[in-house]
Amino acid sequence: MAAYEPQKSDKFTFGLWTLGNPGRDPFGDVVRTGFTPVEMAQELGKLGVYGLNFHDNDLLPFGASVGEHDRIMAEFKKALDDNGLRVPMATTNLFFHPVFKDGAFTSNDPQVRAFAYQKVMYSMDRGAELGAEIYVFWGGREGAEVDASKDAVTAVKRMRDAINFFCEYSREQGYNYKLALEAKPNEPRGDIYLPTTGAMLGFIATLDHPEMVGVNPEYAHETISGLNFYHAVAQAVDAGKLFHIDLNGQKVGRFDQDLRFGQEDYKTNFFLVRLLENSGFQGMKHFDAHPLRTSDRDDALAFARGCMRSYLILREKAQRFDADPEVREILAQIHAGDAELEEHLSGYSQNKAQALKGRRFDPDALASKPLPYERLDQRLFDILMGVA
Ligand code: GCO
Ligand code: MN
Ligand code: MN
Repeated sequence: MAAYEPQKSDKFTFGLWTLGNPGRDPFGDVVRTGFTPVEMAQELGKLGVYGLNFHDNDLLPFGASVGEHDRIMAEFKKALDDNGLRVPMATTNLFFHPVFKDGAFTSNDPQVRAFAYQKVMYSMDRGAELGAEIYVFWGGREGAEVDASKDAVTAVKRMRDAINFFCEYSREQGYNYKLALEAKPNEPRGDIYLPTTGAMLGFIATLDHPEMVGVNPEYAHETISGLNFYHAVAQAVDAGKLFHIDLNGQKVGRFDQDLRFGQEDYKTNFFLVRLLENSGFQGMKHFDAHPLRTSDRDDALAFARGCMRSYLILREKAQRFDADPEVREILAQIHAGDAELEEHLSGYSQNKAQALKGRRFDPDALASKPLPYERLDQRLFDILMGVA
């Protein structure tokens, strides 16, 4: 097997909107022809990609007839089969059409909310037809610039009503969906409700079927606000809620860049990949990014190959780090345990409390234990840079 060549077992997926992106931005027009869904299946099938994900309208034009949708579905299914691809995840576009300019589930207008529900149900039906098992909710326009216009408590209640509704719908239809909530702090709204993965985890606990709902954290979304994505994902892993993940690149404090995975912050990406690999994450590694605006179609394919290659290189670096004798020696030193004390620290009992209260500690001795973090972090740098 050639080095860093993606395999189906890696479960790499791309959204239809990634290579479909023609490079338009708020300041400038289209710069290349985006890949059609069928072209994406043909090109990415050759590269070892596992599957393609879609928003309803990436595939099925808004407002087209059901007959037209059926024809497109059949054509897309054939392209998937011919190229050995699946559709593991589906989602709804609740942000593009002007009807959603002030939100979908959190709109003040019940007609807009009802239309959004209808659109989601139709899209869930289409996703299920293609075998999708994860349904993502990203509240792109569920936010505000003018807080006087919407009550923020009501907004969260409306989000809850919506997610509860779709859990029941999925159950009633006998679909196999797990719902994955994707947080983002801003863009396209000034402020988006439930802005972080942590906020989503808190929200999930308030739902009627929390067991059906998890998160879809995105590297760029936590990074925009300067948060540590590795920590956010770790909390989701601990909660058993990491259902899906959106991988890309982003600089802190910039606009929503959606860069190639690995393009920025190698170190955070290293810890992220190491976490995904070592925690036994079984879900899809989904690239939610797009080629640079300077890319032509050839370079767009280099972007797709690059996302996967970077992941596989970081995976190898993680193995190397975990096996490195110097790293192991330092970690053994700083993690040296105390089995008896650990026992006392987890699970309360009156006896443990008494024992801890009566124990003598030597804080000065504890404070003088060496913590060779400079050596450890330099070793990581050497490994990442390929000189170790
Ligand atoms: C973004 C989001 C979206 C969602 C997608 C799937 O910043 O635009 O990341 O790409 O992931 O809508 O729900
Ligand atoms: Mn995003
Ligand atoms: Mn995303």
